[in-house]
Amino acid sequence: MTEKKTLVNSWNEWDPLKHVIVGRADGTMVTAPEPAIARDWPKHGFPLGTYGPLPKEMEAKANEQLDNFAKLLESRGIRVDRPTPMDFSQKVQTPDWHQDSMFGCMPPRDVLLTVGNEILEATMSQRSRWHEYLCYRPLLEQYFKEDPKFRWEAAPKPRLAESTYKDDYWNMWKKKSKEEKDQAIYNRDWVLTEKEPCFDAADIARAGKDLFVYHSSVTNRAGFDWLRRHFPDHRLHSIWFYETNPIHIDATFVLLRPGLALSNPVRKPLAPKMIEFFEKNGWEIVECAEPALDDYPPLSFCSKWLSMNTLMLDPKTVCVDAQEKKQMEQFDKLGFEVIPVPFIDVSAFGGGLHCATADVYRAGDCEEYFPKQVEGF
Ligand code: DAV
Repeated sequence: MTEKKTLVNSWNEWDPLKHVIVGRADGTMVTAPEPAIARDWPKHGFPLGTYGPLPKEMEAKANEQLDNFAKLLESRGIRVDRPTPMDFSQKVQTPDWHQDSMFGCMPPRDVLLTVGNEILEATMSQRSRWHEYLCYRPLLEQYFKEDPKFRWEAAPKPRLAESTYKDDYWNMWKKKSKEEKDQAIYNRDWVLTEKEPCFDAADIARAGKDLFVYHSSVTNRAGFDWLRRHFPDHRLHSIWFYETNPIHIDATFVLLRPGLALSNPVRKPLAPKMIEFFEKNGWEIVECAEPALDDYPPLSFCSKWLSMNTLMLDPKTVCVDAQEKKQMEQFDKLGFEVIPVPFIDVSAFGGGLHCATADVYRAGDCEEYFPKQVEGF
């Protein structure tokens, strides 16, 4: 067996990737209802109030695509580690609540945030995902032994008691008119209260000294504030977009390489001065191509915009879902080497190529890509 030297280091979304975690689909659940979210997919066998494992044949297809993706990365000299799935159908509890199911461990990006030599376990904000970090503990324990400089951090575990969530939020949402929903979007009136810090790691986009944090339905203002205090040497920017179901930055606004970002044509940026900040620093923002699908894939809480959920292997090379022909053409025109990766069968298990991965090592240091400041951003 060859000696594998472990180093944890990754400052952005595009430096040359050398070591990554790729998730697994095993045992992923359509989660049981909880205050943060209630699945309602009657057409696909999971009407409101029901829950259970995704069909085994879907799981096998997803795992095949994940395994092939892992092999592809390895064939390019990238070390790939995999999480350890648990029995996600089990009920879990804390002193404050019990929850009838867990979720899965396909999207490591949601749970683990790598900033330099640190990997931070996110709080998460759904009860079904409270224990998900345990799937990554065998790897984190190993990195801790092997890399003496690795900083292993975990954000304070939220209690996720009733007071973390707005009362009867989803029923109230259903009753809202279009105007009221718009008003909620502009007010960022999402299910979380500000009782305690909550965030998912996938709401953060990294660009060296600057970290962009999506104020979404799973990341609240207190979560942003906690991150700001936790990373005092960085500049943290709170950003938000026009979207009724905001979850995770990586199908909304994607940093591709220094000077180039990919935006979602429907989810317009709403944070004041965000565009000005990018433009003043010489960044070009291009709208992504039309996705291949018209609608959400069955049993998926993600949208068709997974088309832009791409993984950079270095500043010139991008992995794209093989069905996204238009997105691949756009990347080609922008000067990227495009690697098509069959991945559609993974989407129901929690996301696309960016979601399915978490950086351990990218060659490169912390640099400043936004030297010019804009007051109020
Ligand atoms: O916007 O459709 C995709 C990202 C999930 N990690 C969306 C969510």
